[in-house]
Amino acid sequence: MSLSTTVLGACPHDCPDTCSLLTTVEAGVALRVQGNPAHPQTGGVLCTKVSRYTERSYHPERILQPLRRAGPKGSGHFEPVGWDQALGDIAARLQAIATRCAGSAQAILPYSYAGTMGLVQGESMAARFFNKLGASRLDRTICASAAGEGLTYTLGAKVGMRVEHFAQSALILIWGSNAIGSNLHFWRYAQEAKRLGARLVCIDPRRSETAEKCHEHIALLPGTDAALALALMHELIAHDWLDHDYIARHTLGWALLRERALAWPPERAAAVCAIAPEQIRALARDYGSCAAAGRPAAIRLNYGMQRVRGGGNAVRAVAALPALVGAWRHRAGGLLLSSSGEFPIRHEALERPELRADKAPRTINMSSIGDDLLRPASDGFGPAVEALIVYNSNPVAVAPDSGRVVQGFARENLFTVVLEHFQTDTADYADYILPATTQLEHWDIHRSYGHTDVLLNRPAIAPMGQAKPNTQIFRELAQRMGFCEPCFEDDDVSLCRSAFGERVDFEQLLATGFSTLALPEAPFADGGFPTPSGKCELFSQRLAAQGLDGLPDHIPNYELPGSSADYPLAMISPPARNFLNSSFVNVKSLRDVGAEPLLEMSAADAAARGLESGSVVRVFNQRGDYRCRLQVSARARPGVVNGLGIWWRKMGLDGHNVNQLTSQKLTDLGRAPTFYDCLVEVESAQA
Ligand SMILES: Nc1nc2c(c(=O)[nH]1)N[C@H]1C(S)=C(S)[C@@H](COP(=O)(O)OP(=O)(O)OC[C@H]3O[C@@H](n4cnc5c(=O)[nH]c(N)nc54)[C@H](O)[C@@H]3O)O[C@H]1N2
Ligand SMILES: Nc1nc2c(c(=O)[nH]1)N[C@H]1C(S)=C(S)[C@@H](COP(=O)(O)OP(=O)(O)OC[C@H]3O[C@@H](n4cnc5c(=O)[nH]c(N)nc54)[C@H](O)[C@@H]3O)O[C@H]1N2
Ligand code: SF4
Ligand SMILES: [Mo]
Repeated sequence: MSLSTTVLGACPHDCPDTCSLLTTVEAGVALRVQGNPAHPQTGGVLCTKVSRYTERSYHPERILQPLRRAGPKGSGHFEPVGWDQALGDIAARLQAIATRCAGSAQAILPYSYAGTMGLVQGESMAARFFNKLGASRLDRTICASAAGEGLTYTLGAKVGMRVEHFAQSALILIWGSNAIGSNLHFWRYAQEAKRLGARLVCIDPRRSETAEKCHEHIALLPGTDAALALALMHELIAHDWLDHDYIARHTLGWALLRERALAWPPERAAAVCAIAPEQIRALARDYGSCAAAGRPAAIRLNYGMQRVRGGGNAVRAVAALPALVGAWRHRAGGLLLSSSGEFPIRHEALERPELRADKAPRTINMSSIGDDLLRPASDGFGPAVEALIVYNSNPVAVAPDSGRVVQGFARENLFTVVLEHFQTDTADYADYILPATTQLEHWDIHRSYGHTDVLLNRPAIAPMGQAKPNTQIFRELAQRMGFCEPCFEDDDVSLCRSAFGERVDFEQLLATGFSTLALPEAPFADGGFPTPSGKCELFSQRLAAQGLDGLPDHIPNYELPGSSADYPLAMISPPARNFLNSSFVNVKSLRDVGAEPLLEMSAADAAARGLESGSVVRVFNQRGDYRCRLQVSARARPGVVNGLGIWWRKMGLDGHNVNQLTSQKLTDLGRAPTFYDCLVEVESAQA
C-alpha cells in the first residue's frame, strides 16, 4: 500500500483569485486537487473548473509528443516526430529568417497570453529567447490594457483596496463583474458583508448569476458606464455629498471635472444608458449618503466594462468616484480593479531585455493579429510576419474577427509553432505542435490580480509523456540557435527565486506555498497616490500632453445600439461560468453543463423575430456569421444579446465561435479589443 502525499501549488489560470492548491499524489499519480484551507484567500474552496484539474491533466487527448504537420494547413492532421528533429528543424527555420539581413528577425513573432499566469512558464525563458533573437515584440492587450491604462492615469498604478476588506463594506458596487463566475473568492467577502447588512448593487447589461443575487441590478447598455459615472458625480454635487477636504488635499483637476459632470444630469445619462433616471438618483443617494455618513462605500470594478471603444475613459470616470466622497479614508472603502501593481516583480531579471543589445524590434498588437498576419512588408510595418511561436494562448479562438485571424493562420508561407496541452483551434494551424507540461508537472511562481499574496507552485507529478515545461522548450531552442549566455541555463527553481529576489521570503513560500505582501491597510487614506502629482488625477496632464482629453468622458461605442437598421442588437460575449476563456471547453464533464454554445435573448426581441427558445439561430453582421442555440432568457435585456464564450470553433455548431462577429477596432486607451462593442442581427438558422 502506497502512502499519499499532498503537494502545494497555485492555480495557474487567468482568474483574479489565484487559489492555493493541494494536490493529493499517490504512487506518482495526482488523485485530486483541492483548495488549501490554510490559505485565507482560498479558504479551502476551488471553483468547479479547477476541481476538475486532474481530469484536464490526464485528459486522453493531451498532446504528449511533438507533432509535425502532415496535411494542408489547418487540416489538423499531424504525425509524431522526435524532439531532436522538431527542435532542430524549428531552430533552422528561425535561424534562416533571423540571419537574412539586419532586422530580419522581426519577421518572427511570439504570441502568448495568460494560459498560465505563472511568471516562469510565462515570460521568463521565452522572453529571453525572443529578446536575444531580436524578434518582434508583442503588445499584450487582449484582456485588460484599456482599464489598466485608465486606472494608471487616475490612481497611478494597478492598485487599490485589499480584497479582504470588502467584508466590512457597507455598500458594494459590483461594476462590470460577474463575480460568482469569474471572481468567486471576492464574492465570498461580499456575501460576508451582505450578512452584516451591506447593500450590494450590480451594474451589468446582463442579469448575471451575480446580478440576480444583489439588492439592485442596473442593466445599462454596454459601453455607457462613463455616462452613468458622470451622472453620479452630478448628483454628488447637487446634494453636496462630497468630501471637500479630501478633494482639496488629495485630488487634481476637480474644478474641471465638476464642470463636465454638471453637463450630465440623470435624465441625460438615463437616455444614453437606457435605464430609468430614478435608478441613477437612487444609486447616487446610496453611494453619496453612505460615504457622507462615514460608512465604507466600495467598488469592485472589473474588466467587463472596458471591452468597448470608451473603456479606458469609463474606468477613469469610475475610478474618480471614491476620491470625491472620501471613500478611501476607510480600509473597506475605495475601489479595486486589479492588485497586480502591488507586486514587486523583477521583470528585468526574468526577461533580460539587455539581450536585445542594439536591436530595436517593432511591436505588434496581439489584438489585431488578424490584420497583422495578412500585412505585406512595408515601410511603416517592416517585414511581413513569417514565423509565429504561440504559447499560453489560443488566438484562433480568442482573438477578435476570427475570419481574418483564420485567414492569417492559413497562410502557406507562415511557419507556426504551437506549445500546447491540447490540439486547440490554433494548434490545428501549426507546422509543429510541442507538448507542454501542465501546472501539476512544473515549477512556477505567481502573483495575483485580485489579492496580494505571492504563491509558489511545486510540481506534483513528473511530466507526462514527452511533455516539457515552456522554459525547457525555449532553453533547448536557445541551445540549438547557439545562444550561449549563461542565463539560458538557469533552472526553473532559480527562475522562481529571481522573480522577487529578496523582496519575498522564498523559504516561507517553500514551506507554506504563499506569502502575503506587507501593505498599508487603507492605501490612500492620506492620499499618496502613485501618480506624478501624488494625487488622484481627475484631470491628467499626461493625457493632455498626448493631445488627448485630460478629463474622463463618455465615448459612445463604435457600433452604437440604434445606429444600424441591419444590425439592431448589441452583442456582448462574457465568459461561460464553467470555462476559463477557451480552456476547459474540451473537458467533457464541464462541457456537459452547457453542451452547446448559447445566445441569450430577451423575450421581446425573440418575439419580434419569431424565434423560439431552444432553436438554432444564425447570428450575423458584416464580419461573418455564427450558429448557436437560442435561449430566451431574462438574463438578456431588450436590445442586447449575450453570446456566452469562448467555445472552441471546432466544437461549435458550424466550426465558428462568437469571435467570428467581433471586430479588431481598438479602445480609446490601451490599444485593447472591443469585444463587447459589436452589433448583430439574429434570425432562424433555417431562414
Ligand atoms: N469562470 C470564468 N472565470 C473567469 C474567466 C472565464 O472565462 N471563466 N475569465 C478570466 C479572465 S481572462 C478575465 S479577464 C476575467 C473577466 O471577468 P470580468 O473582469 O468580470 O469581465 P467579464 O467576465 O468580461 O465581464 C463581467 C461582466 O461585465 C458585463 N459587461 C459587459 N459589458 C459591459 C459594460 O459595457 N458595462 C458593464 N458595466 N458591464 C458589462 C458582462 O455582462 C459580465 O457579466 O475573469 C476571469 N475569470
Ligand atoms: N468574444 C470574446 N473573446 C474574448 C474574451 C471575451 O470575453 N469575449 N475575453 C478575452 C480575454 S479577457 C482574454 S484574457 C483572452 C484569453 O485568451 P487566452 O489567454 O488565449 O486564453 P485561453 O483561451 O484560456 O487559452 C490559453 C491556452 O494556453 C494553454 N496553456 C495553459 N497552460 C499552459 C502552459 O503551461 N504551457 C503552454 N504552452 N500552454 C498552456 C491552454 O491549454 C490554452 O489552450 O480571450 C479574450 N477573448
Ligand atoms: S480558476 Fe480562479 S477560482 Fe478557480 S481555482 Fe483557479 S484561481 Fe481559484
Ligand atoms: Mo482576461
